[in-house]
Amino acid sequence: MATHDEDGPPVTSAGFDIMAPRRRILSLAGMGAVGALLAACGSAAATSRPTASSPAGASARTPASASALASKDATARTWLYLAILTGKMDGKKGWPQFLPANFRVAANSTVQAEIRCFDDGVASIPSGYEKVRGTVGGSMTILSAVNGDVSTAKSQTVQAVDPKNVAHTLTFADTGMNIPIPPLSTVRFTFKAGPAGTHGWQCMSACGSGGGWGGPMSAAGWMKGTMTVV
Ligand SMILES: [Cu+2]
Repeated sequence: MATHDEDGPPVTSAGFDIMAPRRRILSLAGMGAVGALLAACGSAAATSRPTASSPAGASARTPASASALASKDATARTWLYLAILTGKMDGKKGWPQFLPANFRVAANSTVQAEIRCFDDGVASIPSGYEKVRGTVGGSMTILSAVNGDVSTAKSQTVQAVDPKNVAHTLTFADTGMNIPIPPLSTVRFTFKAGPAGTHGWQCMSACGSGGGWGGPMSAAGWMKGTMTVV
């Protein structure tokens, strides 16, 4: 990549900016560094990292213990991401929808759950469903943002919400877990998945165009669904 411009004597005939070629080379080198960083984020890292970090004697043990840790972590902790779309977003007017409505979590894991509620409307709930139930610590965190990185949004950890400020709930009749979800917010909570089995859930907020408990409320795949623990 080096050119005669870089290593030779300064070229003065142009009369200005004799450093331009060098600058261009430097900026190309910078792009190379970005490329390397991007590559490191991809699958290349998985194979190159152990090689890079295996000094004499450690090579046999490091990958083994690392993968043991990884599998232990995978068993102990799983993640669950749900979104609640408006009827406009899912294409069926007046029919908000949990996405996915049917989901799986790993048996006996601690599930880190996040639900992003893109619905901006509230709906009435039966008394008691404003309370957070069945989560680790009996609480959840509400972040007042739904798009992009919500981690920096204003947040509060609560054990209940204002019953007049609920868009939807994620409610399990059998386990008793209840998550009241305010409009245009992200909620985060942790729960124990328990042993393998199937649990039905239902939104307890009379949402959508079904006049209370009809429409999406009584439709599997919309405001009711199944959590399968496997
Ligand atoms: Cu609902």
